[in-house]
Amino acid sequence: VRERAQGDLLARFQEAWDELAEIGRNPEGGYDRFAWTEADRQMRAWFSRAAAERNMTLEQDRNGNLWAWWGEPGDGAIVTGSHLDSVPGGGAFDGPLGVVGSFLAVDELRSRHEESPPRAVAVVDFSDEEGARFGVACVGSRLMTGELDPDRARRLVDESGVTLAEAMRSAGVDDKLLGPDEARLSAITTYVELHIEQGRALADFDAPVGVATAIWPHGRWRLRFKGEANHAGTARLQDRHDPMLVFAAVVTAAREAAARHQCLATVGKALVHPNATNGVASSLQAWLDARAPDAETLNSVITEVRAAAEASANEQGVEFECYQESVTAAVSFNSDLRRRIVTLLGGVPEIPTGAGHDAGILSERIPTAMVFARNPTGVSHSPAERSSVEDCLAGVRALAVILEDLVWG
Ligand code: HGY
Ligand code: MN
Ligand code: MN
Repeated sequence: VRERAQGDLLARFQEAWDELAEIGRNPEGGYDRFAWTEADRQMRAWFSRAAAERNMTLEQDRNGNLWAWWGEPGDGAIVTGSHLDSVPGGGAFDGPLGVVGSFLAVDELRSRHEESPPRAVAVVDFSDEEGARFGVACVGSRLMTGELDPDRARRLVDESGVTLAEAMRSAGVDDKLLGPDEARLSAITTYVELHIEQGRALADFDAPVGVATAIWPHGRWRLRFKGEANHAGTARLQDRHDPMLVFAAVVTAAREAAARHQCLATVGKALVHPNATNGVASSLQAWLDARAPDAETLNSVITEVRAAAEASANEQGVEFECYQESVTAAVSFNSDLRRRIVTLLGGVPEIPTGAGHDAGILSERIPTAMVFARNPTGVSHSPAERSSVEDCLAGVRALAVILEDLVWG
């Protein structure tokens, strides 16, 4: 282990990156690593191997999150990690950088400290962070804190009608055990997550790493539009009940409301039924993702989009329904911990983000911090997402400095 730890950090980063490179990669070069699929299984198997190579104790908790322990698990643990699942067509870094980086940071510490740490250090892979398959993000951490009701979680369904309970069972997780994990939570002193930056603030600061201040409140709404299937060549315009028109009104209304309120609203996913070229659609489902600096603004945006949708639905004779799938309140990361980290790292930039993270979910219960690695493209949830190897390693070194201070400081 020590030999491995003392090997070249760059070489070991590249080795890990190469091991993950082909898993869930689609023909466009993006990653499809949805929770409890074959790609996810391979990512989790990689995690198990990474733990075994380091003689770290592997554990799968009651909610399917994976833990690799250095030192005796017990009260006061310092935890670091991220997630290994992805959005459809995601980039290589969102999630994996934090998990790979955590293992490498542990290697750094082991190369400096012969003895076991005075308090346990764990690397965690939170399951189903993106919610790409079942709709709700951060399932593993939300179940752990009790923020997601286990009965509701079990009943979530994917596009093929498979429930989350079935998917987890087929991956070897006993869904009957899902639920709050107070003992585990109360044994954690601090959680720190390394993540690729998902905007381009650090590029503007000319800084390789930064620290998160806050996460905007955000949520997901499922929209249903029910019209009437009809012949594209014969149905007169005035006789149609076309859900696509209402959908189009919603997409535009979301963009306009976001611009009015200086926040973000996106319709990035839609399922059209029956999806015929020469037919008026009978129904449609779409998802609205909205994020704002405060809860009041977020509510205003949703209210305005709903009003526009209802007006258009009325005009077209289409049924419209809006269902809130998840809302995450504003997160303000622990300010003492943040100040401690900024000082340790010699005064790095502090930046807010609109992206959700397991660190945000945990911050309700334990002191939590995030370190971002610069992403000069500013693009994320896309194959174009990128961080240079130097900046990834700057992130790993920063994480090692933080963990060392938290464990030995
Ligand atoms: O922000 C998100 O969409 C997710 O939680 N990563
Ligand atoms: Mn993401
Ligand atoms: Mn992420």
